[in-house]
Amino acid sequence: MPSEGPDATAVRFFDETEQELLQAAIDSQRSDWVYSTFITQDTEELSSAALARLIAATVRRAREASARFPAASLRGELARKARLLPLSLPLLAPSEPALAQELTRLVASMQATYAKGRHTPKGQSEALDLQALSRILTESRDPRLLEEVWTGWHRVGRAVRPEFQRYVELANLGARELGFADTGAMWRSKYDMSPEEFSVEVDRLWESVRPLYDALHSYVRAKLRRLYGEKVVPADGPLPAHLLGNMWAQAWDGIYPILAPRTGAPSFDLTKLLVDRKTTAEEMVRHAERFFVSLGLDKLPATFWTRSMLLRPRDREVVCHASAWDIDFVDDLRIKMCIEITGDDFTTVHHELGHNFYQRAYARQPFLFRDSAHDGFHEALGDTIALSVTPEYLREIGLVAEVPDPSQDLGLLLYRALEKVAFLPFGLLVDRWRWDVFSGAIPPSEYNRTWWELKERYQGVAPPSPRDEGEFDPAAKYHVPSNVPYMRYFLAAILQFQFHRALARAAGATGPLHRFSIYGSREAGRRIQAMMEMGSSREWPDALEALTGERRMDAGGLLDYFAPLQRWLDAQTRTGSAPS
Ligand code: X8Z
Ligand code: ZN
Repeated sequence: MPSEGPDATAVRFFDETEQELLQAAIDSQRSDWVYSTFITQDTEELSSAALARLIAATVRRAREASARFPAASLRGELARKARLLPLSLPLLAPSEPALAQELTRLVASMQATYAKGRHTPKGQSEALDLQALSRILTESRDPRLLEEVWTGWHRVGRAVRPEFQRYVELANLGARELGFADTGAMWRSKYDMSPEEFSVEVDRLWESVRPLYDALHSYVRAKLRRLYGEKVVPADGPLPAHLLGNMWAQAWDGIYPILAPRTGAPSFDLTKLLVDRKTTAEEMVRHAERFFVSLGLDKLPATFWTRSMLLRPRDREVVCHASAWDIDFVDDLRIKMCIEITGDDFTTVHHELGHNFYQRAYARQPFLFRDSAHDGFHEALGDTIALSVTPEYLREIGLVAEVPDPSQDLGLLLYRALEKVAFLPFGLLVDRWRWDVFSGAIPPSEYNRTWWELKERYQGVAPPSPRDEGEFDPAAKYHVPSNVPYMRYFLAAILQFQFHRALARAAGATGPLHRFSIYGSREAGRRIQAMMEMGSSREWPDALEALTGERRMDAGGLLDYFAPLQRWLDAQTRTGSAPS
C-alpha cells in the first residue's frame, strides 16, 4: 500500500481533532447550560470540570498540530483550521491539569458571585437583583437614591478581585504555552490581522465616530444640568455615571423621557404598547422569529420552545444575562434570558435570535469553522434585524395603530443614538482595560484607578464619589467575571449599520436609513444567509463582502444613519442655545 502524502495525514489529523473537540464541546455546553440555569456548588463543579476537559483537549491538539504541521506546510482549508484551532476558545489553561481545573473553577465562581449579586437599598426591606436595581436607575430622579443603588450594586466586585487576579495569571500561562504573548494578545489574534494591526483598526473606527459621540454627550449634559442643577451636573468634565439610567452608563436610552427633544418626540412607547397588549415573553420571541422567517429563513426547531429559558425562575439562582446557545452545534438551539416586557428586551430578543440563526446557518461547516466570520459579526446580526423594528414595521405587524408623523423622526433618532452611539466608547474601553491587565501594563494595585481613567477618557463619565482599590468596579459588569471578550460589541455597533445600509439598498430603499425596515425582503435574507453559512471558513472580509459588497469595516453606515441627528445636535451647539 502506498504511504499517505503529507496532505492526507493532515486531513486525517484535523478530522480526528474536530471529532474529538466537537464531543468535548457538546459535553461542556450541556454542563454549562445546567449550571447557568441552576447554580449550585455541584453544577459549578461539573461545568468547570467539563470546560477544563475541553480546554485540555484543545491545547493538546493545538500543540500537536503545530509540532507536526508547520504553518508553511499547509494550504487552504487546512492552513485556516490550523490557525483557528488555538483560537477556538476565549480561555486557554496551562497543561498542568491541577492548574487548568483551578482556572475553570475560578471563572465559574466569579460568574456565580456576579449572578447572585443583590443589594437592599436603604429604607427597603427586600434585597434587589440587578434587573430591579437597573429599573430604579431608569425611573428615579432622586440623585441620592440613584447613587445609593449604583454604589450598592458595585459592591459585587469586591469579592471577585482576588479570584480575578489569579485568573489573569493562570489564563496568561495557558496563552503563553501556545505561543501568544498573553490572553489579550490571543483575543486580538482572531481578526485575520496581527494583534497590533487590530488595535490600530479599532482606534481608527473610534476616531471616525467620536465627533458624533461628543455632540451627543454635550446635549445630554445640558439636559441633565437643567433637571438636576449645576451642583450635581458640572459645566464641563465628566458626567456623573449614576444619572445616565444604566448601571455602566453604557446606553442612555433608559432616561429618554428626560432627554427627549421638546418637539419631535415619538408619540408611542414600545414598552407601554407591549404591556398594554399584555404581550408575554414567549410572544416577544415569536415576533422576533417571524421577522427572520419573513426574510426566507427556516423557523426555529420545536425544541427551541421547550428547552429555552425565557423567564427568571423563582426557586433557584440562574445566570440572567441573556445568551444564545447551540448545544449540539447542529440545531439544538436555545436562548436563556430573564425577559421583562420592555422595548429594550424586545431588542435583546432579536439580538439573541440573531445568534441562533447564525449558528444554524454554519452548522454544515467543519467543526472548526462553526463560528461567525469574526465575533463582531455574531453580535451584529440580531442587532441589524432590530434596527428594522421601525414604526412602519410595528404597524405592519399590528402592534401600533398609526405610524408617527415624520416630524417625530428626530425623537426616534435620538432614542436610537442614546442606545447605540452612547455605547461606542464603553464598547471600546472594556477590553482596552483588559488588554493592559493581561499584558501586565496595569498591575493589580491599579485595577480600579485605571478603569476609571479609561471611563473618563473614552466615555466622559465619572463615579458618583471617589473609588479606591478596595473596590473592583470592572467586575460589576457581567463580561469581566465571566471571561467574555468585549471588543466584539464595539465592532458590532459599527457593523450593524454597515449591514443595515447595504441590506436596505439591496431591498430597494431610497429614503432615509432610519425609516427603512428590511422586513419581508428575500434579497436581504439571501445576503444574510450567504454570509452566515460561510461561518469562519474564510477570512472575514470575504463574509463582509458577501453581505455588503465591501471589504473594510466602515462607520459610514452609522454616520449616514444618524446624519439628520448630527446636523440637529451641531446646530444646537453652534447657536449656543440650550437644547430644545
Ligand atoms: O451581552 C450582550 C448580549 C449577550 S451576547 C445581551 N450585550 C452587551 C451587553 O449587554 O453589555 C449586547 C449589547 C452589549
Ligand atoms: Zn450577543
